[in-house]
Amino acid sequence: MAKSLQKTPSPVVDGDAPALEPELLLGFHRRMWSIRAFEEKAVELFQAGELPGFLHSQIGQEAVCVGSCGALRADDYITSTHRGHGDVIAKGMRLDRMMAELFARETGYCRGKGGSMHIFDFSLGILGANGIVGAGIVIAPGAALSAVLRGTDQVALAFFGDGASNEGAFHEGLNLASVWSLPVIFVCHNNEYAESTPRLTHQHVADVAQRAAAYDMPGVIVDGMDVVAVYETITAAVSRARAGDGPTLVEAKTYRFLGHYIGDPLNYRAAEEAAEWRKRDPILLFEHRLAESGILDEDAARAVEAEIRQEVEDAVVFARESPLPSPESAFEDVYA
Ligand SMILES: Cc1ncc(C[n+]2csc(CCOP(=O)(O)OP(=O)(O)O)c2C)c(N)n1
Ligand SMILES: [Mg+2]
Repeated sequence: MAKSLQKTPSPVVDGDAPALEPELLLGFHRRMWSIRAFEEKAVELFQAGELPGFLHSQIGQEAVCVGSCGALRADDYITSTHRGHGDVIAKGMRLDRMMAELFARETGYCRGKGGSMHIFDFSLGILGANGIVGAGIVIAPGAALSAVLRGTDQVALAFFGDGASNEGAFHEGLNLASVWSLPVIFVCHNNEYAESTPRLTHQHVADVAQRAAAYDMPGVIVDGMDVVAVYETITAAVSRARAGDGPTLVEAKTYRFLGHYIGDPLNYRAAEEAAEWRKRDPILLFEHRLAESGILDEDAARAVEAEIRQEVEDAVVFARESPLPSPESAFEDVYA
């Protein structure tokens, strides 16, 4: 049986647990705004026809990205998904090179060859967003194994969706990590949909976290709209992994505010449902809490937002002015 299937209480700033440093909390606030502002601009540009390919937005899921990566060290690893802009920004990517990648420019993180769904930077421990659903779930245990063999105490965190938890890769990844007690944190962005399919019609378990029982690891549920709760849950899982006690499955309950992709007619879910979730917008909830704790008032929050929106505007200028990759470069960065 799983060692625990516990609900993480929704803490903290004003709860019983020791308060986190204001500097850390302000960093979370800024990072969540970086993701929100970047994503909103990307949607606008995509709708104007400026970005090639597909676009999947992580708006609504920022607390999972930021709370999780906030608990990692710079040299730890993450893997992400087709919906991964927020995950990789939270791990440290710059907005200008991200934007350039979406514009398919030479200055992008993958020289414009990865695009929205395939951004990576090994120097930041980002082993790749991935258009293959579930792929990152098996890459993370591989990275964790390499850390063990090299004798470091790095950990690997795999982000994936509720839909991905039905894939074979999910079961193989959790099984291997469990058998070899690898330092992995499996983080499910449970946004309640896989494309147009509601979760309880694509899986029978009430909670994704129940699946941890099959692999004898803790399965923890956390409020994915609460950045502090996510941070504390992942911090505990990271400590466990670094200590050599093995992997943890964390299910963060969240919601994608927009469609599966930009252009999705969204004819499979009620507008009222989305409106209910929007009342628990992770950024608004956190700003409310920061204001109550006297850490950040409304004016200061709007100043942060404005500063970041300007940074996004500058990123767009940088991307537009950057060159396209040369046709010859199609033959570079490939294995022959
Ligand atoms: C192996 C594989 N199967 C199917 C698809 C098509 N596909 C793209 S996204 C998606 C749904 C994924 O749902 P979930 O894991 O919940 O992630 P979310 O889109 O909600 O972030 C599917 C089936 C794919 N890209 N790769
Ligand atoms: Mg999903």
